[in-house]
Amino acid sequence: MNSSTSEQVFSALETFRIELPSWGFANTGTRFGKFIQPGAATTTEEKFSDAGQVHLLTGVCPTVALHVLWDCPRGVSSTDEIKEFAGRYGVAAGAINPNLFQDQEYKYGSFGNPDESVRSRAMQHTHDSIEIAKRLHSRDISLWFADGSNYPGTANIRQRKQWFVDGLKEAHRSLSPDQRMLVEYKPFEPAFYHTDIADWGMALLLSRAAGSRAKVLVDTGHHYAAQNIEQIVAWLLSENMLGGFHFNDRRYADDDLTMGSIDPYQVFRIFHEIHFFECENGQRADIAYMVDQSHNLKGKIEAMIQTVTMAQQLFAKAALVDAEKLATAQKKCDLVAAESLLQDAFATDVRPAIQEWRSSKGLPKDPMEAFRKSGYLERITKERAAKNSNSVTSYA
Ligand code: RM4
Ligand code: MN
Ligand code: MN
Repeated sequence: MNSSTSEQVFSALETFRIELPSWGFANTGTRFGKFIQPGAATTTEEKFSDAGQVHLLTGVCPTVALHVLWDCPRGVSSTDEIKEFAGRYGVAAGAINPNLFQDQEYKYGSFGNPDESVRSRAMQHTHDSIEIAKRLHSRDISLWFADGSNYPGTANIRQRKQWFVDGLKEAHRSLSPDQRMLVEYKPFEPAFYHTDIADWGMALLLSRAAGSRAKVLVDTGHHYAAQNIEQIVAWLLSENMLGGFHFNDRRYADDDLTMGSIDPYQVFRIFHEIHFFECENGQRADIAYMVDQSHNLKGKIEAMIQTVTMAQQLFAKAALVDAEKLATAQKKCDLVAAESLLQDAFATDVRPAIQEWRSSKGLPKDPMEAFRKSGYLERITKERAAKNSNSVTSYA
């Protein structure tokens, strides 16, 4: 690897930070059941502790996304203890995710529920979540809605769209000037006929209607198979409407597998569109890179370290594409030259340069090995095993 390649890798890593999801450290499963891990986090404090380990070893995960219902059981009054955990474990609260899908009231939706009292309850929870974010100095409120319907004719799609516009506008009004609202889309699950925010176009229209600080959140698992996600990313960038990502990989649906485990070239192509945009515009895009994964078979902390390592590799590889050469090849319609620039960058082994970068920061060269040697997993397994053995695992 020549020195300019490692310089490019170094400068790419310098700016790259990725946020971990608190729920990725707890025992989660599929809808058929859970396989309990004795060391999984059972409290918000334990989630902070585990996220803190990943940050300690990788140095690039300074924030953890929170899900209000799961992490702030006492709502706004949970924020004091969360600040304490943040201080104790060295990771700050990141995006705040309201939970508008778990309570029984939301059987027929939240913002799109035909019952006005349920819609206002959902609005109240959103306001509370924004207040939680303010107290924790979190910039982003991340909104994902399970709203939709299972059978044709059972929901007034246009009416629900209007309720979403109204609800998002109202939520936007209570943001502070430095806060943002991220609107996530998903075409299926748990609703299987229609979802109210099914794709990036709907999320874009709703965000535009909501206000200037609403942006689109792209969860890589929330697309139909074979959809060109990097094109969506390029379009959102060109419209200044890309707010952030929920990264995960998938083979079939919203599988929430480890980032890059199935199709690393897909993630590379997404990062390439971002680097290309930044090179052409001479400025960095304001994007929240977040992970949204639940590992039910892999060790939770190990899976997160693996994710972060892969994210760094793919981000660094994408930074190796020479934007000027690419622009020239594109102009000349030299297809092979253009495509080769991407392929060569993707094929470059950036791992030695990443290790050097870690050493230069006083971080372990191999975070996974450092974790395995640290004894942390053995300790938490002892401490948490009894609590986890009481978990409910059955589907029915
Ligand atoms: C959804 C979506 C949301 C996440 C929930 C738990 O599929 O990806 O972002 O908060 O799962
Ligand atoms: Mn998501
Ligand atoms: Mn999802």
